[in-house]
Amino acid sequence: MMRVRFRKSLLIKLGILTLVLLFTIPYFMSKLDDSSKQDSLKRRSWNKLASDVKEMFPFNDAKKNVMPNPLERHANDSSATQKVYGPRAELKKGVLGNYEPDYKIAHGPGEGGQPVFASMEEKAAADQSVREFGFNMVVSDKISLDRTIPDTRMDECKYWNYPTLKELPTASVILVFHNEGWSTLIRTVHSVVNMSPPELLKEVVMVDDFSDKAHLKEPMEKYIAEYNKKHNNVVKLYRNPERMGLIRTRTRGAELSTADVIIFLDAHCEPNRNWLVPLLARIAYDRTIMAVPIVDGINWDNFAYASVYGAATAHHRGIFEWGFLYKESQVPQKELSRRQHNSEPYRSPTHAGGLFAMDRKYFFELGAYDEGLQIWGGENFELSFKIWQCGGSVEWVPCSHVGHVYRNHMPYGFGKVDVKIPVILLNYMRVVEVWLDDDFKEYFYTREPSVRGYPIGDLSKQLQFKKDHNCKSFRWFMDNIAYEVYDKFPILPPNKAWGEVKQKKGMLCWDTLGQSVGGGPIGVSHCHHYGGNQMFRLNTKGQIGVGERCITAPGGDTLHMSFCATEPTGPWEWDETSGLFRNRDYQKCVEAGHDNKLHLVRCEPDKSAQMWIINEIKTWDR
Ligand SMILES: [Mn+2]
Repeated sequence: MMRVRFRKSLLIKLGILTLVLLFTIPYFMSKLDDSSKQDSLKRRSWNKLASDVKEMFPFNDAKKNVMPNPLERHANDSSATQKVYGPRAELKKGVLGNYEPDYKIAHGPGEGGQPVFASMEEKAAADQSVREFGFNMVVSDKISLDRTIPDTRMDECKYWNYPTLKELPTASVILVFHNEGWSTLIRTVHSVVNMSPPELLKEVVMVDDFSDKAHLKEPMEKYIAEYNKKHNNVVKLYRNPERMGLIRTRTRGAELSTADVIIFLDAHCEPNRNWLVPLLARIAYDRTIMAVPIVDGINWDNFAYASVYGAATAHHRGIFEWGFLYKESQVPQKELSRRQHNSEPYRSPTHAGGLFAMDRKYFFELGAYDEGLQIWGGENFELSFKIWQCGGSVEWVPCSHVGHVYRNHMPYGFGKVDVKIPVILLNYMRVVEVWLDDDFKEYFYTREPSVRGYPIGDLSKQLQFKKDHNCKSFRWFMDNIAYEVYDKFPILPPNKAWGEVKQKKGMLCWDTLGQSVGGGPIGVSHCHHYGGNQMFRLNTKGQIGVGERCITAPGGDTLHMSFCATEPTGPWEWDETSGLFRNRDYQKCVEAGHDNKLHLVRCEPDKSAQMWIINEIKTWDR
């Protein structure tokens, strides 16, 4: 009986379900049809924003010193959490993409991305320019400002068909610069304009962070004025009234921009063919996506253009180690398998910082960059963590390639900074204190123990934002997005001791002597109490760390800098009472030799040359 009744009720339930489905399927279908309408709605709101922002006359923005506070301006806008999906791109094999340009490699120096060399007579001037700009400007000056470069994309990229011009948002490309060389900067402007559909590139916004080089003053204004005559006034130049640093200048550039999407590029870039549309298409599809192009390398000395990842099909993405040095590694299979085609965008935990596209309004809904971040560094993590944890996503777009000149060295100072620890660590601390959960914060302070407790200023705005937007935990981010970090940079055991390793009865301290991995032995020198090369960490699992590197004794004699083993363990033991620093693998102890190098020798507990103390150092707290 029971069984029959059950079956009867099940049949009734099935019947009702069928009816419900029959009535709702057309509703779902109309929803799908609606996506284009929703997109046009979205465009309207973009346009509205653009007209809200005052256009300013380029070259003459001295009165525009005070930036509106983005957090206040958009405080009541909660649309960041509302997802509206727009049109999608489609791969049609054999059908050339609707934005594929007709592109032919020209002949001449540097064309096709070929290297160019300075002559013997030019050598002195070339060397001087490298010291001044970090690039060989003598070589750069020989290359056309409109030079052609090789196609470094996957072959498949040619066959993507993207939404129509009307369906795509417009772009402001923002170039922030400080004392940049002439031809590398101007070639960036030319390349952006040459490689972008004019209907989509609304403007190139140049923001000068208080340069003092003569070629960036009147000559550049004249050049841009002439260039603008032929290019529909596409270039706008703004100047900071004082040095603001890269991060704040970027936010200012975003404020001054008027298009739907902002795209930041370094001021020494050469976008590749059809670089723009694949980025805009992702943002048209979902405005909470940060779209990141694949960066190709341009050599600082000969300006050869080449992929930095080898095969275009081998995808990489941005991660980090626990000292928050930016790292890249191969995209895990789990992420690759989420997609149908290997040329499709893939999700990335973070990005390098210099090159990315975002919906302009969304950038400000997120509060732009934390205003407490100074000069440079860590802003890529702040934006990435904020995006991921508060409902957006970061994607790398394999069909968008942009060449970037990697500098030989950083030739510029930072200007005035009132910070007693490296600025970049202050920035990391602000990011860590806002976006990491307590247990993850601890891994950062294990890796950078000397900054713990440094006053980093007010974080209440950031913490309030996180609360108001119901942002997810860092553990959620780690488990779901940045999961390979657990394998590549396993969680660090606590430090047993850290600081300078000093002779118990002497004035010498362990010192890396500036050695790098593969270099000579490390040794001792006079204790300077400033950390740096004299800052060591011994963790509870026997590993000695210096920055992101480790100390090993590969031959059982001298001590050397080496790459840290993935597992944060090692053979080192330090006995606080005797002062002996023992290596378990060789059963030997560390002693400073007459050569002032550190050696492993037979342990002699009474020998003062083997007695070490470890003093914590906080350079800012004395
Ligand atoms: Mn750069």
